[in-house]
Amino acid sequence: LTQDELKKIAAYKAVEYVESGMVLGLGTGSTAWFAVNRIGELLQQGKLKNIVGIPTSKKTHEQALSLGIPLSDLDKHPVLDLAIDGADEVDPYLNLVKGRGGSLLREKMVEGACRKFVVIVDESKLVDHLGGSGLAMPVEIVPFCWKFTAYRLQRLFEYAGCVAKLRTCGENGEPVVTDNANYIVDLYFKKDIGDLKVASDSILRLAGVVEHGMFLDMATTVIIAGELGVTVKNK
Ligand code: DER
Repeated sequence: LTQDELKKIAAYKAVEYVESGMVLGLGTGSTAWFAVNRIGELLQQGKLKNIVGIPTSKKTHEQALSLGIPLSDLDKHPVLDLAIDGADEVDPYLNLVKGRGGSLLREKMVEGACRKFVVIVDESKLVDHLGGSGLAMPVEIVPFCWKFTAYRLQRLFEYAGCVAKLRTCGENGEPVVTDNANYIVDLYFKKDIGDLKVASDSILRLAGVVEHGMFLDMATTVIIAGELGVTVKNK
């Protein structure tokens, strides 16, 4: 099975948790894309009714609009029934790294407002500790003096051999600007960062940091699609 087929399997399984009348957090990324698509399909077939979607990015907003999914926002719906979204890393305690797609702030706001948060991944996302994949741990920061903030983040995790890099795009290396007009600094660790709550609190204490990509104790269910089948892990 290709990675895309695994993502689709996990996504479709998650949509089985959706009931008519629900207010849903709609995730962002290539796995969540399948879930949003499936919700649109069931609405069009009349198998789902009275759904309200709260998108976690402008990109998902556009996708949901094109599918005819009725949309709203957190101001009108401060408590949601269910969110479905992907993740970049999942540890054994269902803690996540998210945000490699750059949507971590709105994702964390929406998913933090949900009664249930179902995460959908293919098995390649499983890690034994967050930051262990050697891939980016995103942090959303204000553009003002971004070098100053990036340097402080790097120093904060010096013990874990951290390198902080501003996320850029295009050939001329322009900084990526998020839906919220901020920048993203990606942290790369050579060693285990240790206690996640301590790491999370120390990042958020830095003035200039908006939010980070560690989603601790937020997922209620993780659906993992692998070569040998689908595994559902509940908190
Ligand atoms: O950027 C994000 O937060 C995405 O949800 C990411 O965590 C998963 O993206 P993927 O499904 O494309 O791997």
